Amino acid sequence: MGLTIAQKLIKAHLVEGNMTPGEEIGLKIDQTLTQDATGTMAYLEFEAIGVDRVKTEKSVAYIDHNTLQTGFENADDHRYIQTVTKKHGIYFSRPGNGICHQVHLERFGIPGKTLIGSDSHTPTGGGIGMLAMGAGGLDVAVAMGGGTYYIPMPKMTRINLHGYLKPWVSAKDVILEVLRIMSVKGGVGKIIEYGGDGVKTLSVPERATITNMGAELGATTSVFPSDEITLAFLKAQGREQDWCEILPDADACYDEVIDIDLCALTPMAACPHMPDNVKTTDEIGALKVDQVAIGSCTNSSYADMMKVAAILKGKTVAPTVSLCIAPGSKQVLNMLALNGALSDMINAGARILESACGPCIGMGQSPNSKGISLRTFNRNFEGRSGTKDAGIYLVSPEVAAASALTGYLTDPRQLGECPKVEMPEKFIVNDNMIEPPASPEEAKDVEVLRGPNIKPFPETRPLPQEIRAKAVLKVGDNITTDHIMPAGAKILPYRSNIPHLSQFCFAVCDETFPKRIKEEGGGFIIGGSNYGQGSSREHAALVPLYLGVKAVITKSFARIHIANLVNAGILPFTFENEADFDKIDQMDELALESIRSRLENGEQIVLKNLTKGEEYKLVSAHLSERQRKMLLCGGLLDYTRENN
Ligand code: MIC
Ligand code: SF4
Repeated sequence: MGLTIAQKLIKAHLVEGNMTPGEEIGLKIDQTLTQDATGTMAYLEFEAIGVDRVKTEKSVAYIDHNTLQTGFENADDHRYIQTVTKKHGIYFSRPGNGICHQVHLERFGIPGKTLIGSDSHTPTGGGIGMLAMGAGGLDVAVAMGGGTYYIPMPKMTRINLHGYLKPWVSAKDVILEVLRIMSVKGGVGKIIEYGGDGVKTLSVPERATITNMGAELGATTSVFPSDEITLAFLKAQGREQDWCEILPDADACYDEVIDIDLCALTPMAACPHMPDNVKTTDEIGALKVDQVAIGSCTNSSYADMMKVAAILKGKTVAPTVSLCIAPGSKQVLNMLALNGALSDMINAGARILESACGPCIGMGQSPNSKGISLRTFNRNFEGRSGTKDAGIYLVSPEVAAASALTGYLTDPRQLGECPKVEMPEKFIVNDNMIEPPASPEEAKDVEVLRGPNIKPFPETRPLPQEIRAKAVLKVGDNITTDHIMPAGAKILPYRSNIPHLSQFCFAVCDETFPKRIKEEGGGFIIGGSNYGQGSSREHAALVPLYLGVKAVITKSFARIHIANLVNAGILPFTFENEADFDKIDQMDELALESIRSRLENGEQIVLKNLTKGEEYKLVSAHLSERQRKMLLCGGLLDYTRENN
């Protein structure tokens, strides 16, 4: 039987397990990336592992998230990352050089290679045929040290794209349509592979917009073939030697096939507060808009920015709208500056931001209260923008720019002829903001600079025989890591300071949670389905660990978050019978008896509800043998220490 693209890439990197869906497989990792908000922790973990020099083919550290330096913390963390990477063989992309996924695609990504990144949008690399996955910082640290990366073998979903996009309809509308069809949990346990005659009509940045936002489906990753369009992109980046062709076999077998007619798509928006709450702009109607934000790793390529500039040229942003634009990389910004497009944006009244994540992660530009903000980003979770009651709509650059001019959500097809933007034959390449690591000899003399904001990790302990604690928090479906551990300008600078972060744990759902769980001396969290969707931040596990969370019991988990919980030594079980979820009330007294021996011997796990006098069967079958052992030791670091 033939293989899909993803199966070919997995087969070529398989070091453990067999490729049966659901079973754990171990992969060799060729490349890693980190960003600064997860990077400080990842490099502290890398140092704790004690390997001198990275063992990957290429590892790159980006500074793009924490660029709002309102105190010493972020700048100190940048210095730490700059020096620790120099010492250990990692490339360093300096602040200002751009958003990790955009720059990695431009300068480092290679078709056919595996990439893991401590950021959930790492699948952007799937746009050039990489097997690119988001992971927790500790998993990235282990991979940098030459360790294997483990995932459950995914099922294969094929999305056939037919025809071509009509004028003013964009790659963003394609992924919004996929989200509408599949939902934010529809991709869990799957790799989404794109094919069909429509693929040839999409440039690499368009493909990357689609694979980027595959993260919002909960998918393990998304991937496009590597074909002559990929070659043209790499050639324009001066990297044609990195190209190879990767296509699925003609008789490749998929678990699921979805067909999308590109010609039938119209401009769309994901409405508050979930990326799968998708409607056409016509269905939503003329919504009054307060803010428009253009950029992020989803939509900040040269082509996206050129379209925006062409729409804005010679016009003025509506007086009621604040428009901000963050081009995705120094390469993009520089090209816009040199060809005059930047001037068109500035003249129209756009507020130009540095090439970084910025408003996407609440680092500035929070909307006014109850404000309506159209964003070309990928997430519109409640509170993520920094304004809890704001309504965030996720849209294409075309819809964003058109609406910035009118002041209302606008179908750009009303604007007449669609500007045509050609992909450049040559991008301007200047890697002067990417610092190579020191040579092994020089590395010995590199001093790693640590600021006072860096605090020790929370302590882990081997699993006890019995756990008795209250259900300190009960939450519903689709809880995101932005709920568990919010980000934003006030909190993000403390990513290497778990005690400080702990004050904000679950602030979006229940501000009293940190105080209550401390008073109880720890507890359980009860959650609905797709618990922990969204970002890869391991802080959403480390902070609960610090606060004394013993186990998280849910209807189902998101992939990266469950791996982070296990790495942190927190038990992640699911209900055998989902209806039992309804039987538990917040603050019920719960017990896991003989939990250590039950987990060790693979016996049925039972949750006792001492308040109600009931018992519920729990599932641990989603945990591999390796993960069970990790949980018995108290997490991945302890497991690694014990097994070395
Ligand atoms: C995000 O988009 O939520 C982030 C911020 O990039 C996160 C990483 C983080 O929390 O640092 C992600 O997507 O993994
Ligand atoms: Fe940065 Fe936003 Fe992309 Fe996350 S989603 S990497 S915050 S631009």
